[in-house]
Amino acid sequence: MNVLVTGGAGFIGSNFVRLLLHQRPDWRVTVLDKLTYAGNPANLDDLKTSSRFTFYKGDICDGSLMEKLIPPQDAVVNFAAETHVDRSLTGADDFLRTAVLGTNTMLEIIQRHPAIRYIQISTDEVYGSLEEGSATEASPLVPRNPYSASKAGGDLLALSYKESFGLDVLITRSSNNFGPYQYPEKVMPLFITNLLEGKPVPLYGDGLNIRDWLFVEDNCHAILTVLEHGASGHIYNIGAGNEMPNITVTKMILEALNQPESMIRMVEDRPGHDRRYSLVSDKMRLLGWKPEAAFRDQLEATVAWYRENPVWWESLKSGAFKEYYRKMYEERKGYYE
Ligand code: NAD
Ligand code: TDX
Repeated sequence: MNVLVTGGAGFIGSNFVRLLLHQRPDWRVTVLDKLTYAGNPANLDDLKTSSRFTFYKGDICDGSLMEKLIPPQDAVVNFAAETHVDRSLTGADDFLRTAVLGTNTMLEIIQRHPAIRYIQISTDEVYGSLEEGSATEASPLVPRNPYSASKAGGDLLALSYKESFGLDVLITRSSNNFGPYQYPEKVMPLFITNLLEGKPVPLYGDGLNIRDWLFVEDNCHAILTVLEHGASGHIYNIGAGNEMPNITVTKMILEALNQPESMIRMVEDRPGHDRRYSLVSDKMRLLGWKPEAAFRDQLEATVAWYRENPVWWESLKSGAFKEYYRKMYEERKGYYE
């Protein structure tokens, strides 16, 4: 198999590439990544020496580059996206460009090479905020922030190529991932690394918003299962059933790092903050997938990884990140150090 992984220098993409190279010894993996602020070649450092791995820096919206990279592939797995909800609230052009136009650029090429399988990596956020119940793959799409609206746009476009041209398109929609190599703007790596730096952790609103936590390696196994065994045109929800309020996760992180609850700052809420995401993942489980370990063990392994890899995250939290942190947090109501 030849697989193109777009966005493969990001958090989930790099974990997926590592899984493919380790578990499929005869597969060749090409990564195409724009290396935005969130894309990091260091995420792939341990894989560079593999003769089955090739890296290209570039944009999925660049039709002539994609025209060279896509045709020799058996499959394309598209992780490329702008991914942080808070950033989408201050400007969403890049979100839309990559999620919608980038997806279209690739599908127009695949239209001329219809044997290629295309997996669109999407999110539970497209179902919107659920006060009760859980979303199935047939639930309506009710995205409520520019990030999730951009992702829903990409999903609908991808499905339209299945309907219009019979392309082999599949979609995965996972819940919140956590684990090694996650850019420290997302809540878990932000809180863990803040505490390692002796800084407080800024919890939005009342801390009762609910997310369903999925270890990144479990998501990657699920995506590989969909790539190999998923039915064409189908959508697969991927959730581990670890729904909990943010305050509970925060307290577990504090406990894992032996830190007091006085490190929590209850700060002004995210505008339009989705209250709860929740997935029915029965379809994924029917393909034989399940999470491999308990949430607490996976959280402790994640905390240990950030503790053991300060060189990886300290550089990411310097430079432009400091300005981002100042604007996003230090000026936020309720924050103090
Ligand atoms: P990330 O921000 O860590 O990585 C995104 C990667 O895409 C980066 O390496 C970036 O450089 C690259 N990229 C951005 N625009 C590009 C472009 N135009 N061309 C090529 N590369 C580009 O994000 P992540 O958390 O790894 O998320 C990966 C995918 O999974 C995204 O599509 C996201 O919507 C989806 N997802 C993430 C989560 C989560 O909890 N992190 C949950 C569900 C779905
Ligand atoms: O500083 C913070 N304080 C806080 O309380 C941050 C960054 C977040 N939060 C809250 C907001 C959410 O309820 O924690 C929860 C998780 O926040 P994020 O890590 O920003 O993730 P979320 O907004 O839930 O979106 C994530 O999951 C779905 C990913 O960023 C998306 O890419 C994915 O599609």
